[in-house]
Amino acid sequence: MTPPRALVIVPTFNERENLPVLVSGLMALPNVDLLVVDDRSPDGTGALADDLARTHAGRIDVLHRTEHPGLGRSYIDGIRRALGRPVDLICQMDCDLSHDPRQLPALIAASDRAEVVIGSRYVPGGQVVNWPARRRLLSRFANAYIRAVTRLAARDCTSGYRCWRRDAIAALPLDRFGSGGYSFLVEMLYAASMRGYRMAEVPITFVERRQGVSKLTGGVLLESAATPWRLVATRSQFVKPRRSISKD
Ligand SMILES: Nc1nc2c(ncn2[C@@H]2O[C@H](COP(=O)(O)OP(=O)(O)OP(=O)(O)O)[C@@H](O)[C@H]2O)c(=O)[nH]1
Ligand SMILES: [Mg+2]
Repeated sequence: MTPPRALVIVPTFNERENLPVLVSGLMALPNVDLLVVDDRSPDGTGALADDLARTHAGRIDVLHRTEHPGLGRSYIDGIRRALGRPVDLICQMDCDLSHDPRQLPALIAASDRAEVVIGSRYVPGGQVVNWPARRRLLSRFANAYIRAVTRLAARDCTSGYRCWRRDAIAALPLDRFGSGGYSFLVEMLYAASMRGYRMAEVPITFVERRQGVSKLTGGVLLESAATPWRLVATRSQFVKPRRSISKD
């Protein structure tokens, strides 16, 4: 059997120090391509991505966004672009080196038993390195809160390290998604669960970023607090459309 071909979507905003390191980790993996989605990073990440794409011709694609910046919109544009490529799996990763490319093959392997595979900090074997107690607590609380409100079964609903089967991600109603920022990740999982997708969680070691700055702000946290309630209140829009029953 031929191994699956994966395309990893990586949204970037000011990740100049981190991108080359991530690229060399990903390019060391066979059957893995990269799509960088840059939001006009003032530090020149977009131009650097173009250079790296020339070095690794045919394996790296760069999408330069010019309108309405944001993580959610970047993912939507990235997923649409990725679906135009002949790949079996579409993955998501952060650029800040929190996600180790060496763990990607484990996510890819698990996609034979689930439509969506989550690189998870909160299953046995998973861990977080270099996070202060406050940050740990916030993430734990966020996950408990999301699970309680939405009834999602995954232990790590906010992880940005994921691997989707192509058909599964293609069927998500992205144009109806309401999250602009980080909540987009939760919305994706909610939509997946409403469609009855199987989810698998593979343990990862998550390492806090060393270079560049986090984009997690007060506004982001506010959106994150409201999102689970919005998802539940509007759940009917995520349900798979029924086949129309013919009357004759
Ligand atoms: N295209 C795009 N990428 C973004 C945007 N905001 C964040 N990113 C990228 O999304 C990924 C995750 O962002 P981080 O700032 O690391 O957020 P986080 O991992 O939730 O927070 P930390 O744990 O504090 O690092 C990184 O690759 C960022 O460069 C944005 O508005 N547009
Ligand atoms: Mg990060």
